[in-house]
Amino acid sequence: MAETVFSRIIAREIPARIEHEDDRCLAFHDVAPQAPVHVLVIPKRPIPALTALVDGDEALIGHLVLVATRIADRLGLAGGYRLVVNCGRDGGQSVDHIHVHLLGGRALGWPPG
Ligand code: DGP
Repeated sequence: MAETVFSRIIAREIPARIEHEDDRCLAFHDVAPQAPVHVLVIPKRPIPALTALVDGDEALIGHLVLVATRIADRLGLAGGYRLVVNCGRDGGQSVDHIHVHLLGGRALGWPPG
């Protein structure tokens, strides 16, 4: 699989403002925030997209979501927030390494563009 900018962030070759790290995932602030809080939670394993998930990945995906909720609590998003996973070009995915966007800190519109 081609290396992405996120693999380079995991390897600390590119700096990022890190919120959380454990053996399975890394969470860091988005370089181009779309809301006052915009954090990306990524698996350390470089899965390119939702379409590449296989049986056995359930716990990993659940872990990413749980970590995102804990960061939301820590960052004070008591009024609510949104988790987004873009998939493929039509889904707005630009980095081919699965990531959960945590967006909050303002009222978010619906439907998304
Ligand atoms: P998506 O469009 O769903 O693939 O989101 C990719 C996000 O990654 C986008 O919101 C911008 C963010 N991003 C891209 N390059 C970097 C980087 O070098 N550092 C950080 N912190 N975020 C990045």
